[in-house]
Amino acid sequence: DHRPLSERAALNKEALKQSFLDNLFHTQGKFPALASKSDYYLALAYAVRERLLQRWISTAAEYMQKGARTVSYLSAEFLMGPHLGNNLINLGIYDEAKQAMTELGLNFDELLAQEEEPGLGNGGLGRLAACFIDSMATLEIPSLGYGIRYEFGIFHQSIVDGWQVEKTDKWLRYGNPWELQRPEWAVQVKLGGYTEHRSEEDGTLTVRWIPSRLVSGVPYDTPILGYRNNTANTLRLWSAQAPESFDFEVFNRGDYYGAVMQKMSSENLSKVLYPNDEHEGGKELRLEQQYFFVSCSLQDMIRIMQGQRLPLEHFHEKFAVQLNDTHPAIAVAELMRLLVDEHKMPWNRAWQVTCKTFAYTNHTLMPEALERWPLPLFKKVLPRHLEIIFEINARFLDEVRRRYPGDSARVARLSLIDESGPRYVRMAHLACVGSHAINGVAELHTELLKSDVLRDFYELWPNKFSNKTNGVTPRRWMVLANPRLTRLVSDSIGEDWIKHLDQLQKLEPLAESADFRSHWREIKRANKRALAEVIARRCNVAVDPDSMFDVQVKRIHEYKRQHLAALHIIALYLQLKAQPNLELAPRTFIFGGKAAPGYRMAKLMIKLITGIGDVVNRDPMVRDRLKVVFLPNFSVTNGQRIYPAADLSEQISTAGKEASGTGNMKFQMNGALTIGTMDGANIEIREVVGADNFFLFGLTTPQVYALQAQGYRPHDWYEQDPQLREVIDMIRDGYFSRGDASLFRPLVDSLLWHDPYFLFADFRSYVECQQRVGETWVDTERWTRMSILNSARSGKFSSDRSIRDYTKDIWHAPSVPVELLT
Ligand code: 26Q
Repeated sequence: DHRPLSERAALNKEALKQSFLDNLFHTQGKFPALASKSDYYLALAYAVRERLLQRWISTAAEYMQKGARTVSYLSAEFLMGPHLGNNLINLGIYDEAKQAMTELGLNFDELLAQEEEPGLGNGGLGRLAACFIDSMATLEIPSLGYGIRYEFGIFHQSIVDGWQVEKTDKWLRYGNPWELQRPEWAVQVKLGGYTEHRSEEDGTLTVRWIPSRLVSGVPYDTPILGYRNNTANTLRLWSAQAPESFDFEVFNRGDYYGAVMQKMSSENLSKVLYPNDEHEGGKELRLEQQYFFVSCSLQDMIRIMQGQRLPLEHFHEKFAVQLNDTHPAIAVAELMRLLVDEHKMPWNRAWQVTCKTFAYTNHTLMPEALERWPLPLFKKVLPRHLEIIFEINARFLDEVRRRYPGDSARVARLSLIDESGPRYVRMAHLACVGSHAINGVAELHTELLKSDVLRDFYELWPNKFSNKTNGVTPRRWMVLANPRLTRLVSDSIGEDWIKHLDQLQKLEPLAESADFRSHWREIKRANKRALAEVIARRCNVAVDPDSMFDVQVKRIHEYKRQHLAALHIIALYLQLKAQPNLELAPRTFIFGGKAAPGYRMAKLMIKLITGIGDVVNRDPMVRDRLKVVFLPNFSVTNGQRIYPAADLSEQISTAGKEASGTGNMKFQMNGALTIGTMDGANIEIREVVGADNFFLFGLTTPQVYALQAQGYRPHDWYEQDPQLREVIDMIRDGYFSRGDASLFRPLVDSLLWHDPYFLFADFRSYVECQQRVGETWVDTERWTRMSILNSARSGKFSSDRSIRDYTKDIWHAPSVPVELLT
């Protein structure tokens, strides 16, 4: 094809049609009579890809020529969601593409639905990484997302007999049109083995790491478009492959099968995402995964520097490397190893470079979720890194002893090695010591880090700490997910809000217009009808789009308290049973979320919710005033249908437990009101929308701590609240388990005797708050006003704002606008 780029990749409808048909024939090898929906999807995807390659190449050329400072975002997870719709939006050709497909007699929405979303993440942390690379591209910040190309992403969830059943996610089955393999940039990663220390003839000390295994890392690049600019940054995910060069025969003399098996096992490294959003100890493969992608990424950055003839002393000037939690924290030791062992940089120089390179984001306050690796396991996988960590620790603890003479308790608390029992490497400590910046993800979270989890580090280095409240991208979570609202908003205040979300403020006066409110309601109603159709298909339950859609979607966790919502539903149900003619505005409770496959209590929480649905949805006495559905397989794709259809957003975690939450922001943007605790970013949401426009309940963090300290006895709360007693007894006696009084025993007993997340202490407050929600809902005009104001005041929670905060305070990476090559 000898046409110039501008012609071949033209952004008009006719050119799109032409390249769609070309791709159907030349790429898919099909003609229309034989083509499947998936063929059509792929043909369109390739047509779009041709249109973003020009931007991708232009961006790479621009960055290379400018020698641009680059942000490397290291994350074990990128929960991207489907690319096609998003790329069409960012290219500004969504409507053209839709028109083109329609004119070819195809159903555009059905084509979009063919894409298997890359679910390479568990939840909030992985989705945050996806929103952040979107915002960096939109803000024209040179950036690379580095991660793992898992062959199996987060499992698919189905619900069978009310229980979660997991199916593997073979997302690459039909190929992935959005990635480009780059075998020429493959790198080698060592694992296992032992080290040798030698004094050379010239008097220097050298360390050799003799590994027991080698794995080759092959990068797969996906372009990440900015919104209607010329920037296409890169998401670079590493896939593990058996190396060609490693001489296995030396180790497996004559053992052909043994050698082949070893080759196969090295490819296991990037096989599957751990579906656990909490650290689980002792998983060797997980540590190997982390090291694998970190080593590949740092080697890649070094290659880039060498390509630009930059000396490694300037590493921290070329790259700002952000650690998304401690999962990539081994990078601190790995960069030291690369600089000192492989590039012969003196230790002190290398340490300065390292500390200026890294910054660390913490995402959890729960002590049991902090990553630590048993020392023997660590030594087995990464013998050289353990030595390096010991050396870092020795120097660090010397500094601590100088600062706090005689305070050996503090030294033990700060040490990179936990020696209180069996020894562990503390990854958060490694990240803190090796970074020049440490941040939490919401104001409360950062304050609690400083006063609690990382208190000793805060006392040592207060200036390293700052807050960076999370945000979400309005491109995916409004423009793509909620086209109806997008149209109304853009017709009212123009399109600037899409890049400058603060401008949604201009909607505030419109909250007083009856006409605007009525449009606003029509849109919500249309979104609810669409979701009701999905619910009918997936759950086989008819729900009324005129009922209040009360939604809780997020990973299933005891601290997120989906079971508190369940207790409230049972309380309402009992009320209806007691007063059959009670005036109760109809409500549809919608739940969604995955439970870690090994988390038994979380799976039981799902069973409880579905059990309640089975009883309530069928009870004629309820007369459709309550419906309870569990929408299976909550994902980015499903989220895009759910957030725009929600009236009420449930953000009910125990105060002090949810680092930030980001679903709360997606709901707010789309006009849902929040019922929530003083936890995570809820506090900041309430601050911007005003107390009158937020349904607050529950204990505050200091109150939770106080109750904990004075000795919390949930059974006393149970005895003192007749309604709570009735609710709990009903579960215990098998009312929601077909008479089986043993099924929910573990859940009920845990609540009665431990209740580590204070459900009973917050129950009364929650029920009363829900009562206020119900009273507000029936005043339709008031509710609509509040809904508009929630959306209008959501500007702070754009990930563009988060990224501006990171660049201003931590990365200092200037924008580099891209000129399109033709
Ligand atoms: C670690 C080690 C071994 C195996 C798995 C893991 C692992 C994987 C994923 C640990 C944690 C996660 C994910 C954590 C997460 O999603 N945290 C959420 O991050 C969001 C973005 O900052 C916050 O909004 C949420 O509050 C927080 O829970």
